[in-house]
Amino acid sequence: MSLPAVERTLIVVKPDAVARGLVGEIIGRFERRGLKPVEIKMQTVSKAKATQFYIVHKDKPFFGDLVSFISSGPSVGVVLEGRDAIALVRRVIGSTKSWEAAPGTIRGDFATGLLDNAIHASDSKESFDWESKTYFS
Ligand SMILES: Nc1nc2c(ncn2[C@@H]2O[C@H](COP(=O)(O)OP(=O)(O)O)[C@@H](O)[C@H]2O)c(=O)[nH]1
Ligand SMILES: [Mg+2]
Repeated sequence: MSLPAVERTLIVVKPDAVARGLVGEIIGRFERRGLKPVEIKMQTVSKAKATQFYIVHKDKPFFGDLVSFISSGPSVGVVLEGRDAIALVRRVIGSTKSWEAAPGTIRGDFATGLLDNAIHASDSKESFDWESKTYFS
């Protein structure tokens, strides 16, 4: 069988995980899994940038909370490169809801709530293109 293509994806270590000192632990998990960081940026995103970043969720009832949370403190965005990176990273991060995330996944080990679930990751090539352009602008 042929190997899956090399792709790029974006992860963002959310403010809850940065505040708890988990940046190295979380990025390290991807490195140990063979994914290579190719760009990295730490920032407190503005509400305007957060609104653009999460635009896909604009009609959700929790949109305002999402924008407030991601802009509440420093976060760290990392572009990761590797084979099948988009799907692989989603498996490594685990389920959205902290209480459903399997132990051994990043959220299963570190998420404490629904907004404070430690990490964001792009879920498609299209979302990677939009989210990386926005986060690194
Ligand atoms: N307050 C609230 N936040 C939510 C809800 N669903 C998702 N979120 C948050 O919104 C983020 C984006 O949602 P989604 O794209 O569906 O999940 P993800 O791709 O796994 O991060 C999640 O990581 C959660 O922090 C909800 O029903 N209520
Ligand atoms: Mg998502």
